[in-house]
Amino acid sequence: MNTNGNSDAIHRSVKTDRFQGHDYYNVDELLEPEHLLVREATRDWVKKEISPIIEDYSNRAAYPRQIVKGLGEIGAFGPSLPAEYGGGGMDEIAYGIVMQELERGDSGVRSAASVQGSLVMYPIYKYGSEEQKRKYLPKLASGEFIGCFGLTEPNSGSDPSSMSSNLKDDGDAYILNGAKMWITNSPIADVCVVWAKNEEGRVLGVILEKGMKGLSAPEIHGKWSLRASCTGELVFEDVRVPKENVLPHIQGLRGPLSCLSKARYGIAWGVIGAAMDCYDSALRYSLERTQFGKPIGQFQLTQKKLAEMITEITKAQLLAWRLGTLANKGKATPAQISMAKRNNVHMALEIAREARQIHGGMGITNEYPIMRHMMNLETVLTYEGTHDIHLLITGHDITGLNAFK
Ligand code: TGC
Ligand code: FAD
Repeated sequence: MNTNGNSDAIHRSVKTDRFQGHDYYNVDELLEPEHLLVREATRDWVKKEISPIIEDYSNRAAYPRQIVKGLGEIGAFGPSLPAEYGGGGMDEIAYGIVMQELERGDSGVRSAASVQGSLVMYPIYKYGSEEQKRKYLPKLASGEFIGCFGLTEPNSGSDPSSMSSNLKDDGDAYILNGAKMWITNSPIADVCVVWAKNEEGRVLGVILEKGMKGLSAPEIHGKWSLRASCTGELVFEDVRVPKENVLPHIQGLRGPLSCLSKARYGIAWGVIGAAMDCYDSALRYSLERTQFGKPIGQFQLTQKKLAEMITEITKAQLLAWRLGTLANKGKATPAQISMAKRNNVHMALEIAREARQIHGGMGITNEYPIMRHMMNLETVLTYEGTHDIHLLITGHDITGLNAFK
């Protein structure tokens, strides 16, 4: 593919990460000292472990599996789950900040942490038996096990209630049939939290383990987005699931949707990191790049772009912080979380697009992180509930009228 030396150099270049955080409204003053410590530790880890490799992995559409242990070591899996089960024992704001710093590195890295912590550990913690918690949570927290979350199906995306994966009673086990689609980490997962309907049509959560007969997880190839994240299917052909693998404390769609609330909260914070990285790069480039005898940052049109970017980042930071304070009191509603997810992802995607323009032609190369963030954010706009689904959740909340029924 690469026929000239220059583009080879771009592909192979190891990046020096010059990122600096941005805090135009002194939001740091709203944070506790431990939040700042956690941010610095995660930022340092991202600079050391992610920035030097991410363009290369993304370019090759390869998953940097070696980072999983490191993510476990820095406490990125379940930062707000109790330490007793291997979680970080921190508050919801600390969890958000960890996601922000990881997504500053790459949305796929944040995805790995979101899935493991909020979509696999959280349901086991919240709805699992004591035995299930002891068996799975510490190994998931440390990164010894990789987990995945199966809700979406080929014919059931925004409307998970239409799922057709099903569980038939067979004495001391259920027989599971069906398929899941677009499942982050399924091809490499040791543990899968899967949602399927029983014979009464109630949604149950079951824990599957790699190697179960009839379970396969082919990888999905050809993604232009989240290229450094592994995505696959889950196929169930008469998988025998012992009843002890059912999450005993939940039935109904509220189970998976409550996990989504936890993960969407993390995304509302996470994407601020991607936006900041784009802004940071664009600001620096605008001061270094000269055209017409002056830095392009001196042109009013460039200043408009940069000023609007930092304004939107600041608004998103305040929204996330307020959501975090509500979440710490157990008062963040699913609809409030939807609003923050929707607003902040859209904000980050718009900033990536503006930042790309400021970088001119260089903006399309992997010399800069912009196109990678932009392409990643197209997925983030869609997964965990699409942009429009979140708008309809807000619409329902404010009018009392449900567009989905
Ligand atoms: P609906 O009747 O509204 O609700 C069913 C039950 O669930 C409750 N509920 C929630 N509970 C907690 N958190 C939420 N966010 C909740 N939303 C609803 C609700 O109160 C009710 O409880 P109960 O006890 O009365 O039964 O359900 P519906 O069928 O009308 O659907 C509504 C809709 C469309 C909003 C919902 O299904 C939805 O959010 N659709 C989007 C689907 C989605 O987000 N899929 C994500 C798949 S996972 C993923 O993308 C992972 S990406 C991983 C990565 O980061 O890499
Ligand atoms: P559809 O639901 O078919 O939507 C298509 C379009 O129709 C969208 O624009 C949508 O907004 C619109 N639409 C649908 N219904 C309405 C309506 N009522 N009103 C107005 N517009 C509507 N899922 C998992 O379970 N686990 C995972 O780990 C996971 N990881 C993912 C990783 C990646 C890289 C991707 C791309 C997806 C992942 N997903 C995962 C799936 C993701 O959650 C779904 O893609 C998402 O929920 C949308 O479903 P869909 O793709 O089937 O789109």
